[in-house]
Amino acid sequence: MSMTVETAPGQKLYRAVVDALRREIETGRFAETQLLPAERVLCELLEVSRTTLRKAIADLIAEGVLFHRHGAGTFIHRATPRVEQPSSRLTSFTEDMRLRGLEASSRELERGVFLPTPEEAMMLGVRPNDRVFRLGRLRLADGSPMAIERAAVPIRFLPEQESVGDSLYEALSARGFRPTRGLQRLRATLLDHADAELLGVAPDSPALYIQRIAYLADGSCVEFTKSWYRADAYDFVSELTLSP
Ligand code: 16G
Repeated sequence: MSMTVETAPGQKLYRAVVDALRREIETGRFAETQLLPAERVLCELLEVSRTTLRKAIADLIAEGVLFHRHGAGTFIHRATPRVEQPSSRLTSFTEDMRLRGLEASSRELERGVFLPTPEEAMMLGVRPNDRVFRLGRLRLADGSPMAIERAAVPIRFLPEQESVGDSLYEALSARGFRPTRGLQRLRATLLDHADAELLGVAPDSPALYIQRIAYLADGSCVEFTKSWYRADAYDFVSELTLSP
């Protein structure tokens, strides 16, 4: 395992190291970790001295490609954490992130009460004139965009929508309507321009499109949500058992 450092005519060696490191970062060589390998390891891989490496790293920090965390090392500024998500547990985004020590936050894209679309009416089992509360959000983990979620909830479960704060499930639970069962469908998709921009990735980047229908213990349908999860930030993991 080595990395090639090619100096263009007249180019300083440390600038060639900058280019080599940037190339490796862009091609996802360090994709499994955000921490840059130790100086000693990089010097060996690149066959350069520590002084040259440090100059290159300083430039990449100045460019915002890397950042230094005191006492912890040098990190790649790939802000997005990669999250492994068991696909068999009915948890909320806020809970999922909290369990991982990440801070969940949201940017609201849409909030209001509307007549249901035919699809929402069918999925939620409401009549065409039963209104639904619609909440569209960009969901972030430690400030990094992770997913776009567009939820629809029959308003009888949330008559005071102003009370819905950061967590939809917490608002539902507070009213005694915590979903207890869900059905989820995952599909691969490509992000359109607008959604890619919201998620901070290139247009046509892959995403996991997820539809969730959640039910209360009495069987009534409380939520129909469409989500677009960044494919580079999420692994959905299922436990498989032999059926009896
Ligand atoms: C999860 C659910 C989403 C639900 C949200 C509530 C998936 C694919 N989706 O993100 O359907 O509305 O949690 O989160 O897991 P909140 O309570 O943090 O608002």
